[in-house]
Amino acid sequence: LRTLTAGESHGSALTAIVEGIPAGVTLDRAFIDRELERRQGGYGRGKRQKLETDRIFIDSGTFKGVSTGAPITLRLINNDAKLERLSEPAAPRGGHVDLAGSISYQTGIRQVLERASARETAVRVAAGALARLVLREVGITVFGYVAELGGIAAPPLSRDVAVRDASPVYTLNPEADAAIVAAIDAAREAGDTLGGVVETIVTGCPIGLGSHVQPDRRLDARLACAVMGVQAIKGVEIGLGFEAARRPGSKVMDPIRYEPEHDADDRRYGFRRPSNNAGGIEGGTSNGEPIVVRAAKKPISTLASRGPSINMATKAESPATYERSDVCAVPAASVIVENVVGFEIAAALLERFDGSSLDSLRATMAAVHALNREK
Ligand code: EPS
Repeated sequence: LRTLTAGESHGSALTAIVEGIPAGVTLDRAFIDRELERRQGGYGRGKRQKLETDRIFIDSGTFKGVSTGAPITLRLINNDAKLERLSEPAAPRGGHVDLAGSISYQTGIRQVLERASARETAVRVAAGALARLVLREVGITVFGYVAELGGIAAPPLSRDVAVRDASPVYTLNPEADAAIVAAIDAAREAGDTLGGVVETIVTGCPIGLGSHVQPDRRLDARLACAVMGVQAIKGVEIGLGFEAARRPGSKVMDPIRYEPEHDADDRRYGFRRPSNNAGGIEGGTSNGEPIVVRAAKKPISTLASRGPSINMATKAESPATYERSDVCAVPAASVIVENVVGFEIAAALLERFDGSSLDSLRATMAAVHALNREK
């Protein structure tokens, strides 16, 4: 499974070509559109989201609403397409690629920021949601939420999708929401922005996604690469993450138990881990426990209060150029990371098992499952 995206923030459209989706998957556009809608939401977003209503167009790889195995083209139209009318920013914004990118590519800042913009994540969410249609068919679920925002912790009080979807900031902790919303309001007032921590949990993964045999096949390495590839993500943790470095081994290693009474169809074959500090991955290989990925998103670098910079023409000190921006896109980041993780899990699944068709995927999963049960 692979994908490439194309498109500028204010260009005519964003496109992704996704190759490797098995034949026979019902292309549930409503599921993809729902993820796009969630990505556009969350308290703290700016005016642009009111202009855009992201709806997916599927231009190839489908016949009567079902995937054919051919590359699938996903397209999102930008309602705010105005690229040719936009001017060159006078002063680059610190924290963005404005300065380094325009030097590196020997272009203006505009050309660089248009592609670097997190608007691109819209079509990446669509590609991830498409890949999750495959996961859904084989009982793997991916769930993302906001764990912390602006330094305010929101430890989950449940794992209830309805609780997250009722939260203005996509947390699982209604008690924390009011303080978070107030912090976003205060940041807006001050011309500032806020970051946060998002978590994604994958359940139902079979044992054996990824591998210990090469560094680039390790599932944790792949997930970290995919998540770090999301705009403004500055850190990725699997399971305990950095906390593991502070504990003795006895407080990190997850015990192994065998509980034969467990259902023979269980994807863990009766092997049980009473804790999940490893976050579902040991030695780069999924171990059947929930996969837990956390990501730190920095605050948006575009500040209404305009940070210190220089005028590129005169080199004189000048506040950074400000156009409109979001105060906080952490809820959106929870949706983006959720779908990027979903894409990578689907990729690992389709490498482990034959994914030419959905039937073939199911059959090879069942065959390996039968072998594993002999263990
Ligand atoms: C973004 C800046 C804002 C955001 C945009 C990402 O866009 P604009 O400069 O047009 O107001 O709204 O995000 C989206 C459009 C989106 O769909 O997420 C940036 O600089 O990254």
